[in-house]
Amino acid sequence: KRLVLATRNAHKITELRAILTDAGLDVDLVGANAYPDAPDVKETGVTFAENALLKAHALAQATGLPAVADDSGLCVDVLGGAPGIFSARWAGRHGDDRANLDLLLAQLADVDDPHRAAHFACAAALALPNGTERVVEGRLEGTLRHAPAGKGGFGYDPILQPLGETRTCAELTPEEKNAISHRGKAFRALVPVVRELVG
Ligand code: ITT
Repeated sequence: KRLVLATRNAHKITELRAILTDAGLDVDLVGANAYPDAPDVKETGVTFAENALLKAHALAQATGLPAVADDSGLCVDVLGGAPGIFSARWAGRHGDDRANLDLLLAQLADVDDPHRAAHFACAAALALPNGTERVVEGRLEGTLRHAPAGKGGFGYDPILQPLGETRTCAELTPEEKNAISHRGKAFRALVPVVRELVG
């Protein structure tokens, strides 16, 4: 059974392999990098779900294989949900995690918000070459630190402290993060759907 994974983010690939394997899904998960001819998808959707579906459909069409995609980001309450779907390029350059995080902390520095509530969101989409599609979502609620802590994970992990935790996501082990994360929740919910539609 082969599933293509419509992401070029190496951190997502690592997390998804572990999440799907731990959930007992026996699939040959191939990253989009293995298909250099696949089109670069413009993320023109206005929601995580729309963008995840765009990415999954594009790769399913390009490869003729069932494709899964992740669209995710950090939503900050006091910023009305930003960076949201713009999380990967908040500071301008796509995937510059450190610049994105520094800009966000700078923007929050002058904001009067003692709670600093935020959540990670993830939409997990499955698309088949025949056009069948499914999408599910997961969230991780938390608060934002004033300074980064921890070396694990990626993106905004060093500043998001999950509710009930004393550590940031970047201070959790990969197993601990996957057990509670937005991505873990979304893709564990997608597993029975993959079983039903892909076999
Ligand atoms: P693909 O589109 O190729 O999958 P991408 O990195 O561009 O890769 P997104 O558009 O979904 O993916 O943007 C996700 C961004 O949201 C990512 O760059 C991080 O800044 C942030 N993010 C998502 N999940 C995260 C997590 O688990 N921990 C920390 N930051 C996360």
